[in-house]
Amino acid sequence: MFDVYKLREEFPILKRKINGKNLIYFDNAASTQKPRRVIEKIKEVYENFYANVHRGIHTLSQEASEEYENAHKIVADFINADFEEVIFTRNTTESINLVAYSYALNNLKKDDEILISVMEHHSNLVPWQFVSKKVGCKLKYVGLNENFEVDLEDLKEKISPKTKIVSITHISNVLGSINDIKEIIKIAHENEAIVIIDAAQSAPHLKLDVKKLDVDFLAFSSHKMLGPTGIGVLYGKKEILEEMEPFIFGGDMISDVDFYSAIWNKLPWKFEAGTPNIADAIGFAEAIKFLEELKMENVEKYLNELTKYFLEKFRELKSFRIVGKLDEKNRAPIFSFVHENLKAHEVAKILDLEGIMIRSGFHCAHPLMRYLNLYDVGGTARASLYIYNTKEEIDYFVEVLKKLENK
Ligand code: 7TS
Repeated sequence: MFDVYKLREEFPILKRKINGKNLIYFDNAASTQKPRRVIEKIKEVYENFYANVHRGIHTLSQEASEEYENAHKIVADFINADFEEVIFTRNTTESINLVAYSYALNNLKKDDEILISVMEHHSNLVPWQFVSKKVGCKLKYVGLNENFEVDLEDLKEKISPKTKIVSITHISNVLGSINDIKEIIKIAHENEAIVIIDAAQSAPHLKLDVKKLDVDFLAFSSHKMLGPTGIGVLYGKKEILEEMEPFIFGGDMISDVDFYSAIWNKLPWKFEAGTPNIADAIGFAEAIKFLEELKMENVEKYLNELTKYFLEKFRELKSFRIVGKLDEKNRAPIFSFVHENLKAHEVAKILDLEGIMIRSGFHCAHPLMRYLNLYDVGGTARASLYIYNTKEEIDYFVEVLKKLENK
């Protein structure tokens, strides 16, 4: 297990004071902070081997291309995928849109069905509304069970031979619940539907193995796992990607062009049009190396420890209620909570004055807020923790909330 205090030394921003207080960063589900190593790596790219990739035979372009391709390899190994199966996008949102445009619009027909859950982030919801309107197919929602997880019984009831796509989040960015995606994938495949897993919150938390999961597509973002912004991943099974049309057209996704036709490049480049985000892709690979040195098993273990501790401490509060599971089993340290009188934004503002950064509102999940009857009250306050957070920070956070009891 790693030493969290030593680990914190790697993150320059954690030394900051906000409003005269030590920074407590509890907004990790929105985006994580970056270790010095990642910041330095990006600087090194621009200072030492920056050039466009896949274009020049000169040394700099060769070096940049090698590092950029190696970044794909590092990501592929991280999730046990093959090199051709890892496409770099801008973020999870773009990855899911790629599948919606290139796969769904070309393969779904009127009367087909798409199945998602009520806990989806807008990024895994609005693209499916778009496809369903465009194609004339039906969008259906699976509800939640009493543990705030995707309800497998409801899934079994709603899935049918008409279902062509099942797209579900692995970990909810609002509730912190970890869904049983292995079972969801199995049920979907028994019904011959393809499965997309939104791993935006799970790739930073758990060891993922796309082969063991047998998932068809998996999407995640670098910035939520210590890497830079502007780089995301779409994993897709080779045989499905081979059959798909490109998403965006232009340089690098081409092998040859005649006046009226073109031949696509091989995977994964067929889906990476235009000059890619070279430096951030290499920075992302550095973040993954960092996580691998810590070991994802340790990351998961430590986050589980923080989850357990947070839930225990939170029980001391009487005016606040957690919206989500109250035990640490199958749960990530993402905690939505509400005060009996104060609005979520008011709680967030008060915490900010104490140096504590949390998010408040609807968390890009308006349908879930409506489902939970939290829309009209302005949503929830949300504290989301990551590997550099400590039990002492949780203590201080609960101490501050105690001042708001009976307000
Ligand atoms: N899916 C889930 C489950 C997410 O939590 C997010 C971002 C996304 C998709 C979109 O990721 P992006 O990198 O494309 O933006 N979630 C949040 C959040 O909870 N607060 O800010 C962003």
